[in-house]
Amino acid sequence: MLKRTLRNKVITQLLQHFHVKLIPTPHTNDVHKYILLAVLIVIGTLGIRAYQNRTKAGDQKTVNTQNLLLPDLVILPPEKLLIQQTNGQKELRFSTSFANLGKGPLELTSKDNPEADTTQVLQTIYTENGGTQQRVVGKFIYHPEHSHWHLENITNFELWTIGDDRMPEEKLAATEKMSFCIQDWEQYKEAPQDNAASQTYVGCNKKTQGLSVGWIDKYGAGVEGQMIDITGIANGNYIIRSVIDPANSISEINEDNNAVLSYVTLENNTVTKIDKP
Ligand SMILES: [Ca+2]
Ligand SMILES: [Ca+2]
Ligand SMILES: [Zn+2]
Repeated sequence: MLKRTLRNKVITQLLQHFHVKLIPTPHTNDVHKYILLAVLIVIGTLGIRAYQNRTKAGDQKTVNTQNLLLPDLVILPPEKLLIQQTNGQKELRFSTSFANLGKGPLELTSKDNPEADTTQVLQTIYTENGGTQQRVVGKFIYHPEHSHWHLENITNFELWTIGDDRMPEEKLAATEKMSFCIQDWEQYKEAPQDNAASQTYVGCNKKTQGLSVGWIDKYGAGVEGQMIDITGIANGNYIIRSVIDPANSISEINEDNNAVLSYVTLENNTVTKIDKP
């Protein structure tokens, strides 16, 4: 009897919990009906929620896997190599070029904040059905030496010794994380012509920068910052390893083609490109 009273108490609380209106002094059979009803309501509600959640997850998956018109950045070997002595420092200077060989532009936008000298940058990715997605990729920094805005940490250059396998062995020197104003500087002649875009991104403001498909962005060897400090490095053969998007913050079709090796001979104040020795 005690057991039954306890059970009825639990049932009463259950029914109150699920907002089932309780009839005063219910008969045991009625209570069973209410329990059944409450259980069915709970099962039904949970089932519908589970189905709705599953549908949401399915939709999300569809969005993530739909055809994205991603860029593909590739860096070209450094050109215009020269050595320059500045205030006792020995600089290996070079020009930098990188191209977009992807299906869509590299488009970078930031939220305008006139007060700040850094601002968050979003990559806008176009989709085949005309939509867009945005991802945070880094910051625009105001670069006083160039008097314009740069995307931070977009290229990196390293000087390596050459190992027995002709591959980089020991890193001797490197640039700082290099920042860049990204724009359609010139058309990349070796790019496939069928998907080359017209010049779209011009200028170094912080609202929109970018690189269209089939276009190159370039900094000359004389531009401030375009150098590796090679002070104290002996004459000999070395590898320059150039990397685009070293932190892989930009989404691309191919993330595995972002480094290129160039072989050079350093001899006193001259630098010469050589074939892989
Ligand atoms: Ca790439
Ligand atoms: Ca990347
Ligand atoms: Zn610049």
